[in-house]
Amino acid sequence: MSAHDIQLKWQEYWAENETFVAGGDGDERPRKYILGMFPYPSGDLHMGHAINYLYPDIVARYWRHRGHNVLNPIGWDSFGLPAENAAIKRGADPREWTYKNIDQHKAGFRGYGMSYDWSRVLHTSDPEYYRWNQWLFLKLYERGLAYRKKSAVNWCPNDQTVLANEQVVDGRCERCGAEVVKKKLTQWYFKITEYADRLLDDLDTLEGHWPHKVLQMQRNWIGRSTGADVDFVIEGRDEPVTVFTTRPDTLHGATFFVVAPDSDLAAELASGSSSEVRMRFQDYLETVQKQTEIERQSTDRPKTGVFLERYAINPVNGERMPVWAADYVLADYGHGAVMAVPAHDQRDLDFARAFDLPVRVVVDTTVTGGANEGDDLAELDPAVTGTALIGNGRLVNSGDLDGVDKAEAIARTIATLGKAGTGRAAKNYRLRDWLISRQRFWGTPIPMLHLDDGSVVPVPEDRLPVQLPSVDGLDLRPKGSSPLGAAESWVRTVDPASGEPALRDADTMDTFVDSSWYFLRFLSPNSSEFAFDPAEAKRWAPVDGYFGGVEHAILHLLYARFITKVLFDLGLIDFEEPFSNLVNQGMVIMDGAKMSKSKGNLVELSDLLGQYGADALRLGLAFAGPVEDDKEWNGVSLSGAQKFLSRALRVADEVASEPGTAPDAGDAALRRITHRLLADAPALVEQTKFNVVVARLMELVNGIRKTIDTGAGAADPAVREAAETVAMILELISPHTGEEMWARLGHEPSVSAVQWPDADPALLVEDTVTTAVQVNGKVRATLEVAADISDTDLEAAARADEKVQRALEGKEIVRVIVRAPKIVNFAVKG
Ligand code: ANZ
Repeated sequence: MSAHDIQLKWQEYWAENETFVAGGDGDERPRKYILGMFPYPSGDLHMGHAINYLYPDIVARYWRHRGHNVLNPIGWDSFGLPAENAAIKRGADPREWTYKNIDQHKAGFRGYGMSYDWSRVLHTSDPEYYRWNQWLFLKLYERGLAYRKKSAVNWCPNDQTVLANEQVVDGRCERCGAEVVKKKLTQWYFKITEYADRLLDDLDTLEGHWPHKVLQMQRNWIGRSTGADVDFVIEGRDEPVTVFTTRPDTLHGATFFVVAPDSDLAAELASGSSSEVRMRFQDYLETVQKQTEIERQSTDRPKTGVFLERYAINPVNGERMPVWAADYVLADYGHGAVMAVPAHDQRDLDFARAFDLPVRVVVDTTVTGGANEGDDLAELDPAVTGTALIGNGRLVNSGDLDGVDKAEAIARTIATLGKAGTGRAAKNYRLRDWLISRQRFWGTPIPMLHLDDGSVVPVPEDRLPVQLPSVDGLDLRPKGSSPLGAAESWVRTVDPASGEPALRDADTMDTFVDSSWYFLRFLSPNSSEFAFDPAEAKRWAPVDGYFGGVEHAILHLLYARFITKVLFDLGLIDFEEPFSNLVNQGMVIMDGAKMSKSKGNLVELSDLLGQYGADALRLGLAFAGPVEDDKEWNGVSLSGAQKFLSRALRVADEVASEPGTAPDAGDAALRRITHRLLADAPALVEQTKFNVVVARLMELVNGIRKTIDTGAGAADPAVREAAETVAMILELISPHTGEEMWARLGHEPSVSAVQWPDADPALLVEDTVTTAVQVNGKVRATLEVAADISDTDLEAAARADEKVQRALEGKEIVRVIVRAPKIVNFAVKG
C-alpha cells in the first residue's frame, strides 16, 4: 500500500468514525482545550500553515493518549480586507472568494491529517457568527464600553480606512505598509483603557506560561506611568489647565509650558492672542497636520514651535511661564500639555536651547548615590552641555524641598499640591481606546441606528443579525466612506423601538472584534440561543494550549484578553484570562527570509501532500528544530522522513509475520530504550520539544532493527513491545503511519485512543554508573561499574585499577570508605 493509500484510508476512517469529535456532557475524563490561532482564508495553505497547525495537533493527539477529553477545533477568520480587495480586482462578490478559499483550506487540513473536531467549524463571516459580534457590541454599549467620538484617527490612504493604534506599526499600516496620516472623524470606540490596570497587572499571572517577550510587549504597549496631575492657572483663562508629569519633584524647575498644537486648548489659547500670533499658529498647525506620525515622533528632528504670548503660573513659586505650542507634545497623551523642565527632560532641553528659554537645575545628581555621583555639578550644566540630568539626586533651588531626595520630593510635592487643591497623584497610560469602525464592506455591520433628531440608538437584540446586503450594484472601491452607505434600501430603515425612520450605521467592525472571542464560540458553535453556552465555557475554557505567531503579541492577544475580562464582568465566564499557556512558533524560512507570495518562494501544502505525503511532511517539520526557532526550509529532509516511515512500517510487518513465541520478556537493552522513551516523552511533548521526540523514535526504530537483525529476531516480545510503542508515539506526528502500524500489529483502530502505558521503573535504572576513586580525598581514577554493584565488588575493582595501584604504592592504607556505586576513598599514611 502506498503512503498515499494509507493516508486516504485513515482519513476516511477518522471521518466515518468521528474519531476526533470531543466528548460531550457525560464524558467524565479531564478536559484539554488545544487551539491554533485560526487562519485567514487567503490563498492555499502553505508551509507556514503546515508548521503552525502541526504543533497544536501533536499536543491534542498527545493528551488523548493521556486520558483526556480533548477539544481541538478549527474555524476561519473570514472577514477582512484581502477578500474585499480580491473582489474589487475581479469585480466579484467577496463571499465567493472567501468561501472558495475556505473549502480549499478544509481539504488541505484534512489531507494533512489534522485531528480536528469537524463538527464545530465556524466562519466569522457567517451571519450565524457575526450576529454575536453585534450582540457583543450591544453588551459593551449597555455598559458604556462602546462609545462614539470625533477625534483625529489613524488613516490609511491606501486602504482608505481607519486603523486602530495597534494596527499602526512604526507609523505605517500594518497590512499594506502605507504611511499612516491623521484624519478627524466620528468613530466607534471600545473603552479598553478602562481595563488598563487589570490588563497590565494580570500579565504577572501569565509569567512562565506565556513567552516572556510577549508579556513584556504588552506591558510596554499598555505603558503605565505614575506621577501627578498638576493644575496651572493660565492668565486670562478662567479654568486652570492640567498637565500630567512623572516628575512633580521638578516643579521648581518648570520654566515654560507647552501645549500640543493640534489640541483644542492650543486653538483656544491662540485665539485669545494677537492676530500675528494667530496667523503664525495657523501656519504652524497646518504643517503639523501634514506630518505623519513617523516624522512627528522622530527625536533627531530640530524642535519647532510657536510662542502663544500667553502665560501660565507656576503654582509653587508664582513664576510666569511662557506658553508655547510645539509638535513634540502630543494631543492624545496625558492632557495634551506639559510643564517643561528643561534641566531634567531632554525634549524640553532641546526646545529650550532652540528658543533660548531659561534652564534651571533643581535636582543635584552629583550627590552620593546620585546618577552623576562625584562629578562637578557646574560642569554638567544642561544649558551648556545640552544633556539633561535625568537620574536620581537631591533637590536644590526648590525652597523647603532642598536636600530632599527625588522619591521623597515627589511624595511631598503631591501632598502639598493636594492640600492646595491644585494637584493629585495620577497614572497615565500609553494605551488608547480601541477604534473599531472600519469604512469597508466585508465585515460585521455595527448594529446602531441614526435617527433624524441626531440620536443614535441600538438595534434591539431580537432583531439581530443585521445582515450585510447583497453586493450587487455596490462599488466596493475604497473612497473614504463605507460602501454600505450606498446600499440605499439597506441603509434606510425604521427604528423598531420608536417607529421613526432611521439610517443604519454604514461602518463595519474591525475584524479583531471577531477574533476576540471566537475561542468561546467553538464551545457551542451551532447555538442560536447564545454566543456561547456559559455551562460549556465552565467545562472547557480557558484554552489550555494556544499556538500562534508572535506577530499577534499585541493586537489579537490584547483584544482577546480585554473582551474576556468584559465577559467575566458580565458574569458569563468564571475566568479572566483566555489562554492559560501560549506558544509562539517560529516561521518557515527560505534562504534566511520569510516565505511569501511576493517573493515567489511560497511552498504550497497541496504540492507536497501529493509528492511526499502528509506523514513525511509532518515528520520533517517536527524534526526541523525547536518550536520557537525559525526553520530553514532547505534543511528539511522529506526524503529522509519518508525513509524513516517505511522503516517503521517494515518493522510492524516483520513483527506481524512472526507469531511471537519466545517465553521470556525479551531483549533487555531494547526494552530499556522503549521504557525510557515512554517515561521521557510526556515531559518532552508538554515542553513542546517535538524534535527530540522524533529523534528518540528514530533511536527506538534503530534499536528494533538491531534486535531483529542481530539479536533474538522479530519474534522477540521486546520487539513487539517496541513496535507498539513506536506506533502509539508516532501517531502524534505521523498519524496515518501510526494507525497503519497499529493495525498491522493486529490491533483494532484507532491507535489515537490507546492509553499511554506506564514505564517499568526497573527498566529505567541506569545500567552503569561512574565511580570516583579517591586517595586521601583526591580523585585518582574513575571506573565504569554496574549500577547495582556491591561494596565488596566495588572495593575490589578499585584496588585492581592500575592508576589506583600507583597512587597507593608504598603507602599504608588506614581506612577504606566505600559507598557503592558512587565512591571509594582510601585514607593512607606515609
Ligand atoms: C515634567 C517633567 C520633568 C517630565 C522631567 C519628565 C521629566 P511617560 O513617562 O512616557 O509617561 N508629557 C506629558 N504629557 C505629554 C504629551 N502629551 N506629549 C509629550 N510629552 C508629554 O512621560 C511622562 C512625561 O512626558 C511627563 O513628565 C511630561 O514631562 C511628558 F524632569 O513632566 B514630564
